[in-house]
Amino acid sequence: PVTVYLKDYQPPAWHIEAVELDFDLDPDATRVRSRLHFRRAQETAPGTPLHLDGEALELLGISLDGEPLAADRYRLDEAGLEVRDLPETGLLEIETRIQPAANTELSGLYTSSGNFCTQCEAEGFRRITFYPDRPDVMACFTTTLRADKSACPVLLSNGNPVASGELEDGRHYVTWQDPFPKPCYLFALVAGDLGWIEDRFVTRSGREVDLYIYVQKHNLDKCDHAMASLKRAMKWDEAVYGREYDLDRYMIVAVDDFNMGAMENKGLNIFNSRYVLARPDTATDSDYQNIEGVIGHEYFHNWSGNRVTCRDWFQLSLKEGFTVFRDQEFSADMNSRGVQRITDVNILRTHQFREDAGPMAHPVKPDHYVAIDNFYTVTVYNKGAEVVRMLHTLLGPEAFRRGCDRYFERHDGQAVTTDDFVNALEAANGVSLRQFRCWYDQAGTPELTVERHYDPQACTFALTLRQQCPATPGQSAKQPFHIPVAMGLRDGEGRALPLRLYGEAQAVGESRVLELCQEEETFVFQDIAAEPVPVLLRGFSAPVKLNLDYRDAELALLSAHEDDPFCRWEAGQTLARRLLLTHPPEALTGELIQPLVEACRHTLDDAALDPALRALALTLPGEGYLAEFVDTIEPQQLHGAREALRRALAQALRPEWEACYQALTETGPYSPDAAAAGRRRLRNLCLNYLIACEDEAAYELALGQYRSATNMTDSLAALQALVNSDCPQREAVLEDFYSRWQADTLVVDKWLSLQATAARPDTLDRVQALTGHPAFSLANPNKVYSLLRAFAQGNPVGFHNESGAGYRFIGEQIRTLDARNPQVAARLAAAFTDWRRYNPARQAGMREQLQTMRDAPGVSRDLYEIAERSLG
Ligand code: DPP
Ligand code: ZN
Repeated sequence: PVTVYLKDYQPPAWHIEAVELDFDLDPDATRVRSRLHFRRAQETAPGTPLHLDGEALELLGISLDGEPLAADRYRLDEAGLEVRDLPETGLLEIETRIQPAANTELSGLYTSSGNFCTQCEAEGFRRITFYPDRPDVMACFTTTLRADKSACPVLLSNGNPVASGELEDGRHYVTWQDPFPKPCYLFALVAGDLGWIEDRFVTRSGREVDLYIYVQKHNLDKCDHAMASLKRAMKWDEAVYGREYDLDRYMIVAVDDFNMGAMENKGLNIFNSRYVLARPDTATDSDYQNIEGVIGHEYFHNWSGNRVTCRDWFQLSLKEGFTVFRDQEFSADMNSRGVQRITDVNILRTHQFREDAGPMAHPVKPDHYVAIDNFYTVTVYNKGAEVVRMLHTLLGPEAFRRGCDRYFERHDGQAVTTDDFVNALEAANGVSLRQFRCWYDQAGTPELTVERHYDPQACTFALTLRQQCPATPGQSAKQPFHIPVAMGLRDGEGRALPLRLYGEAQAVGESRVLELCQEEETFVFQDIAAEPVPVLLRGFSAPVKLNLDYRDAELALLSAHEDDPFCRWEAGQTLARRLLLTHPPEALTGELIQPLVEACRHTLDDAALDPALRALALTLPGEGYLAEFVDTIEPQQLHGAREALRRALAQALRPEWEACYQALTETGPYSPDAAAAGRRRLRNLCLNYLIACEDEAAYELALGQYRSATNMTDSLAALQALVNSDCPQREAVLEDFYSRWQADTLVVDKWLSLQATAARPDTLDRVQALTGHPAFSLANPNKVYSLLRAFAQGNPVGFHNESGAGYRFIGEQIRTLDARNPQVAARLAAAFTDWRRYNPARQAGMREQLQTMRDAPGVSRDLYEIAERSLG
């Protein structure tokens, strides 16, 4: 497989000014005619051939300016078509044939539940027709779809419909025109028998936009939340970024078979149905949240991604990092900012820090890849969002907005780089972000070590901050980063202290952002009457690991008094983490855990604190996060310790969990709003502790909740509690759930995940058996994610079973899957990437699977790259 390097980037030699596509849709043989209006770029020497990417296409014909092209004027190979001796401008007409129903990769044009749909990002368009499949070639698209009218009454593409009519043999056609030039990765078409709901949004300047959500007809009663979310997103982008929508219609289509979460095709988003469909009895609170977030994300791409797009795929974070930041802030504004931040930090620290410390570590702007699909990563997305967040923190909201305005204004209609983004922020504000750019180019998670010194005579408090970033593949030495450290100081009673730095005439507030630019810097605060407790990284102001030798009593003080929700939560998590990592499971009782028990009691009773924040504070650190703090990961040990502490807390506070549970019992109708969801979250956490007592009363409580639940959140929480317990009815309840929901594919996904993540000795056998169950299919990415990925990445004890059977099972599934859908196979293979973190026996078992994958005959580029880099 060929490696592509950023340093080899060349601007396109040829431009495509306009393209007309004509599809004769048929599941087994679709004919695609394309008319490419090309023009040689000014800098291109005459005689330079035009390269058109193409993959798995059958070429039926090619002509230039109306004349068939002689065979010696073009050359066809595995990568596409090269056309020679072209005039400076002209019209190339190409006809190809493709087989949508046989497309198991779900990249290009394929069918899902009998309907046609497309996925072109990153390189799927070349599986539809020959074309310069690169984001810096932007053209106006006109698309005509022809199909059987009864099978495909709905025919959609980007932009606006401009013509339609009847054809012979019961067929019909619609022509769509997209007035905005775009790269081909944003092309989309949908054809099928779909139902829809519609609504309308009036933009700030008074333009009327028709909104549509298309789904399979049996799902029409599950679209309202997505539509409401879309309208909120449109309004938010106007209010916060001044960005309006630009076409007369905005369409969303939900399909069941989709590799990613969703896709921002211009005017015609295509979504994995799990991010559209919700009804109180089928979707959980977190489904509702995720739908709002992803609907927002794809909508925000209309500006950050579509109007201004990426020059090349190394710049992916230009649109993804920025757009994730935008969707996180949208969700924070719509719900609880503190809960949102803690949730986002948790994802980052559990998954991205891990990626950054392993063999797949890469900068936010990677510099090489084999398969670009492998770089839709937590680093490009979530760390990329943190990088934009730091720019927001350093500049402040007004200056950040000015910079974004400048960026959109300068680059509207262009394909640009992350550097162009930073340049615009600099230019709009007259600042230099030279050193800040390291965040885009250097991989690895910096460690921030803090030393403190209090001088009682001088009444000064000195904080010395030192940064260090570990080596990552291909990058041994790193330049210091520009790190914003939002901070404050508290006195022994937990009160915030005014902050006057050495040399300042007076204090500047009680919270401020220190900028660490050197390897080491000392900040001295004055007028400090007694030794204070420092609070660092408020709001998690930088994606770094913090080393600060807090005393337990200081953490307890912060967990009770700190205002910043993240730092308050973090203090409690650190206390719990220390217990979990420094004592054997059997010691986690009595005196030792008494301070934690008291802290939990206090949190549980703190009626002033948002229930969702209480639930977060009362949740013990996850096994995946704890693993970041040990040299050799022993999954059973981490799990055992966490379970032991959970049981101890459960027993120590049994009456309190029960009282809180009862107090939060609600009757009224379901609403997914943040307050109601927060109450359910806390109540279900109480249930989770109660069931850890493994007594009859707790089982009865869970069974009662399962039977009487009126929404999926409560129903699933009860089921999950039971499945992870020794309750004798657990199997019966699982069966009941399946028989009730077997017709709803998204609910069945939850049923699969619950079983795959259950901490039971027989989980592997069960997962293996479920691969043969009618509910499972390797053809559907959601099923693979719900069963196989949930097991491999969400059940460390099961997957890393001493016998190696988990490795062999998942390895085999990956190899089978690779022949059908390489993107999904490669994602599943990420479960093996961290093999060096385990003991020698596990290392050997994981490495063996990676080697077998890499050396398999016919291995895909995607899987090869993950296996090879992991072993590398
Ligand atoms: N569809 C993916 C996303 O929106 C890739 N653009 O993040
Ligand atoms: Zn995106």
